[in-house]
Amino acid sequence: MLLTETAEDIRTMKIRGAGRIARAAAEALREYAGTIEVSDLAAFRTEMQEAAEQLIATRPTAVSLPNAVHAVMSGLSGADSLPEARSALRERADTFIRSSLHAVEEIAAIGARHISDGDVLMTHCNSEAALACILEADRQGKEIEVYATEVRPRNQGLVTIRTLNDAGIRTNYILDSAVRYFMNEVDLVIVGADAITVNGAVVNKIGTAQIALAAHEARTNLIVAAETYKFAPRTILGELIEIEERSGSEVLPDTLARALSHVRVRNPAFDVTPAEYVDLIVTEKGAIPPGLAYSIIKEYLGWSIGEFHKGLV
Ligand code: RUB
Repeated sequence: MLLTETAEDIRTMKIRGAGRIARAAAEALREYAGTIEVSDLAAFRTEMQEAAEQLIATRPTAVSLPNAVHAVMSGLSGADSLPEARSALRERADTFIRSSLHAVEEIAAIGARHISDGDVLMTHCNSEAALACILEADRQGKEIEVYATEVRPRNQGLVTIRTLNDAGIRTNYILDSAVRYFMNEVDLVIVGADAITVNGAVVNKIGTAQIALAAHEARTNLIVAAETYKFAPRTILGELIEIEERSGSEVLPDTLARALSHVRVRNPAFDVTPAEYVDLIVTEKGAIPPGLAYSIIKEYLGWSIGEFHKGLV
């Protein structure tokens, strides 16, 4: 079944990257809504709720996942019959997937404006949104060069350099620890996001905060390319983003680790970059300073402090 398969693929990172995870979850809910055999609307609601929870539990950090699930599941609220509920969910899923893909195109167009002819860029991990900006700048004929990190331990940098290479963009593949060494040659750092908090802090692949610190010290601008559904509504209430910590075996083979009884391998998958190290967040609705994160959550995700306090969300 697509639902179980998708949940497993997200958990094991066969499907990865916040945008792709969100679309895959919407697609799985769409298929599930159309195929589960239930006798009435109440049973359908229960089954769909369980499916939603199963998907959300796969990876805790990318807020795009619960936001996508929420966008699809909101179709249930106005439905009075089982066929109505099935079609409402399918429609919401289609709308979400379409708008997610469209958002990446819009971000590419807006982000490319911030990339100048002759720029040397640096990116980290493999972000569809960040790469879309770089590819669009190249498509517009701007001469650019990119530094792309390796991204230990899962080596997402390999995916990034393949894409850049296929586009014929001059690319330097570097160790994560070589970021400061090259930072003075870089004009602009561009990364994606798994979550953005109400105060504009950016949660992204482990190492992003260190890169931001190096960029800040070298007076190199850092921009974040992120769809509006990467903003985390619940941070309005002071809720923190959970940072996923993955198995130590991704970092050190178990056989080696077992021989070192006093050593504990730590493997957080993400970190938090404070808003003061972020110059601009490029969303599909426009580029904003991180301080305006609340207005994105309120205007485009439709969640505000008032609603929380009325218990509506
Ligand atoms: C991926 C990662 C990406 C963001 C944004 O981490 O940190 O920068 O998800 O990606 P992982 P996108 O590989 O652990 O999922 O712009 O594609 O949504």
